[in-house]
Amino acid sequence: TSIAAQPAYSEGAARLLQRAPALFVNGEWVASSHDKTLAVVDPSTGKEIARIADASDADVDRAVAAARAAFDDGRWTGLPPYARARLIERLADLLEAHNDELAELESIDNGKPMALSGGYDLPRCVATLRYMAGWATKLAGQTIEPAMHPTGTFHSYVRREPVGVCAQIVPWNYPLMMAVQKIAVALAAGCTIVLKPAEQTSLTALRLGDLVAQSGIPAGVLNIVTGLGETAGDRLVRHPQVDKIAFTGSTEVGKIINRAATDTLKRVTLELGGKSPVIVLPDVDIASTAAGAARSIFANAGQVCIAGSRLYAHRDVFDRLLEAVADNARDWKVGPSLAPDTRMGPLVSQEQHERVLSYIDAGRKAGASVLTGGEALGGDGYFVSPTVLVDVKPDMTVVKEEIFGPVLVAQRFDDLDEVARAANDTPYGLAASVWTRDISAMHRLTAKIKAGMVWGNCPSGADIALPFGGYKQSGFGRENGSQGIEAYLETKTVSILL
Ligand code: TXE
Repeated sequence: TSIAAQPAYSEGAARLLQRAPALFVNGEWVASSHDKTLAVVDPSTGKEIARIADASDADVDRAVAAARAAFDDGRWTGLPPYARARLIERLADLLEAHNDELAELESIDNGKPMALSGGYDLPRCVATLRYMAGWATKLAGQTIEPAMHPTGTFHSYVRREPVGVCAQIVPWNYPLMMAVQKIAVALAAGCTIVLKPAEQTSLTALRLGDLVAQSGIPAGVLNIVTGLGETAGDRLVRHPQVDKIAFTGSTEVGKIINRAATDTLKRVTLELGGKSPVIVLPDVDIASTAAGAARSIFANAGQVCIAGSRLYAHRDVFDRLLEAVADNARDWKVGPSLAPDTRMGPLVSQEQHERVLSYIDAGRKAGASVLTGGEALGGDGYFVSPTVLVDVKPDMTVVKEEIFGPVLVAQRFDDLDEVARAANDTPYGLAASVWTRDISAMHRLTAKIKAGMVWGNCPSGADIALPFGGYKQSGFGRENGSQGIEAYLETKTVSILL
């Protein structure tokens, strides 16, 4: 199948791509201490389009020092919470005003269709900032009467204080959205930040630096370093002046980070991989359920931590449902990120392209049948067709491992206990969806599933006000909502003898 050519970039985007590699430290763009740079590749074309700085240890140290000074001198923490909220809202306004520009940059860099970057990622960034800005004025402690002394002996209370300097390391699948989801909550809590975007997709995070400077958020509160995970990321994780690590990425790297952070006992929150089940009971409407199941795995080309990558359909509906899912898959228009009719773009990188294709190949060799898709699509971009695999067994790698591509594996089941066991037979526990109008079955299943998020009759109910995170090896801690703010606060107990 041929893939259309990537449309020309806008003049504004082309100009941004020409900028010299730089890091955002203490409110200014600074050059790296060494000349190392990294290529930025458009995954729709496979071509290099820009270069970014590959931060050295000295660069990371400088950014941490800026964040440390900004935290310690109280230029952020010491502001009236309302003033902090207003500045976060101003950043939201700036992102909103730059919606189209940032969406184009994101699509060029990551490969996701403009409809997704402009219609979902960016509005969600804006909403996240506004929602979290509201928390800045609503952080509160508690007064508690001690239990072991006569009433009135002590005045005891609990203060909540910002945890300090946060290193926030984000992945490439929702580059700006993941960055904003992390910075918004830290800013609201009164923390200062060093943000490290993924090396594959740093362009929107860099543009965010310009907007932060314009917003009036004080210099040094948010610093941005681009670079590799094993070098810049690792330096951040081990840095003694960093108080907290927030990471979204692979389970493998999450374990490395957790180990590395142990030496200094940093606070750590981890949002890691998933292999989320989509469970379909026999009473569903086939067409809408098939469309939902397809969206759950093909949106963002399957590069989604909560992607519904394992489909379990009741034996009575399996054949009809799978036929409908495969039909739906064939309707997903695959194309370059900037083409207006593209529904699924390329994968983010050549590495990811090879990884996903090798999983499909391994599935085939192990005896899985390709119901639809299963191939690389033409051109120099990193395209893969929406793929559905059937005749799979629980011990196949395509069933067990996170593929992070548009690949669905489908299996049959007969009863609820059996499907709950199968759904939980994974080291991951991020999300699940259950599709049925049978309310008892719905609640019985949601109680049995070991996952941080369970959605009923929709591919995802993720919302900025609701806790987001996983069980088991999908990580720990929760983002968003009040639990998200908790993760950025220390607890101080004060007891005064009266
Ligand atoms: O992720 P990494 P990769 C999964 C998905 C994908 C696989 C590999 O299955 O196929 O991971 O992707 C930084 N210390 N997810 O290799 O390496 C890195 O620079 C500190 C799921 O690209 O985890 C980047 O900023 N930082 C996931 C970030 O970690 C380090 C999203 C993520 O990269 C580091 C992405 C180190 N030692 C991939 N090594 C999700 N849960 O949504 C790397 N990094």
